[in-house]
Amino acid sequence: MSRKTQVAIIGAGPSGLLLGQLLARNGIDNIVLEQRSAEYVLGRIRAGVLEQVAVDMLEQAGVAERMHREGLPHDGIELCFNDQRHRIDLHGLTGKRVMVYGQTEVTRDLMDARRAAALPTVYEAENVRIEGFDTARPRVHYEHGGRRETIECDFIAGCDGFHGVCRASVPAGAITQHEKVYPFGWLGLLSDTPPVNPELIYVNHERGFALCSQRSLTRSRYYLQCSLDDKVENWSDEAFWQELRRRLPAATAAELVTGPSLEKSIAPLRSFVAEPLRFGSLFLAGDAAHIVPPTGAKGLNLAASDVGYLWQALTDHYRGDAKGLDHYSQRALARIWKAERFSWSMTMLMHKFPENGSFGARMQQAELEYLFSSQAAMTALAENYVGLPMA
Ligand code: RFL
Ligand code: PHB
Repeated sequence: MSRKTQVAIIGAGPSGLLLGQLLARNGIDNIVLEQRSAEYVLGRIRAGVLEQVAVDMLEQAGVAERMHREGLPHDGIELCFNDQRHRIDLHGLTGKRVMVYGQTEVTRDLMDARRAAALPTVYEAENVRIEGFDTARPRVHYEHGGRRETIECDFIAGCDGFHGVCRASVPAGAITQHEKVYPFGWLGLLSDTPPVNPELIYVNHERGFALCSQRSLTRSRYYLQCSLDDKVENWSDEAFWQELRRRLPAATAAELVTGPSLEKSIAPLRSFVAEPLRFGSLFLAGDAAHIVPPTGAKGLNLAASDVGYLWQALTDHYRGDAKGLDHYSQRALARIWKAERFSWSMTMLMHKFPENGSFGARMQQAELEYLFSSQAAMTALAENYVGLPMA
């Protein structure tokens, strides 16, 4: 069977769902195709921190009500080094704050809004293929419930994450990919325990990085730097809590409330950018286009700003101005590279890199000591953490 739409969106992660919602608000038809089930998508525990730019986009999409009710605005973060905690006063230094509200909740709100507006979404779409994006007739083929289906469209939005089909469909000669893989991963644990501190704590420790994050006043998310060949099965809950306590200052460790894990997973750390982001009528957005290591809390936020630029460009196009589409790639990449730089620098500053030797460790120490002593350096960190403006 063949159906028609204006924009075929591949992927029902936050990028695809947010784009679909925003386009629909401007009267632009779209279909979202997702290879997994909605439950599977909601089961992935990922980001937790939203910049004001992402909050604004969720407001524009009409899905911010629960976030404003249940989300936790944070005015600062802490960095811990040599067992000493140092607060970065995000709000005092920049006038801005961040919102702690889980990606799972953002996705759930977007799914609910999409369902309420009866916008077409196909979950468990198999063998999704895109075709003809360099011609006047782009098409998306897939299988669903044993039937072959085709969507004819004006544009394809590749919102299908790092391992998706869209970027992989671009001829190798037309795309440049920049990548840095870090020699460790993050082991994450989610638990229904009160957070150890009202604000997030990023820890640089001799035994490796740790992060104390949260989802609510009763749900915590903690991370430990781990080796790339580590397995979740090697980490009992008790082993995780014990290792976390060792990486925190004694007074903080004493306040840590532990409990059974709801989820544990290991994520590798990677920096990645594809250029350009437009190939005829195919546009890449979110993790399909770039990956940041999670240290700067930028992945979901960059996905939101990409979608913001793409939404504006597509809206301009349907209102008779094609220039926006020509500028999408350049506008989005300018912001992406700055977030890549910040995520890379936070990662280099806060993790243990034995291969960099004692010189590398001393450089980290000097940089952290400078940071804590300099209002200018703290302001630069805060300005990036709360998110750069969308130019
Ligand atoms: P997603 O969320 O990967 O969604 C892509 C969707 O596309 C589907 N898909 C396909 N659908 C159809 N056909 C195909 N061939 C398909 N191939 C794939 C997938 O099933 C999926 O549903 O990408 P999107 O929407 O671009 O969103 C990006 C964010 O998910 C990601 O950047 C963040 O989670 C990154 N991230 C963080 N970002 C932040 O802004 N703040 C944070 O605090 C933060 N913490 C994190 C993070 C990511 C983490 N991990 C595990 C990667 C913490 C972690 C641990
Ligand atoms: C999270 O809560 O999952 C989280 C928070 C901050 C980060 C990364 C992850 O930098």
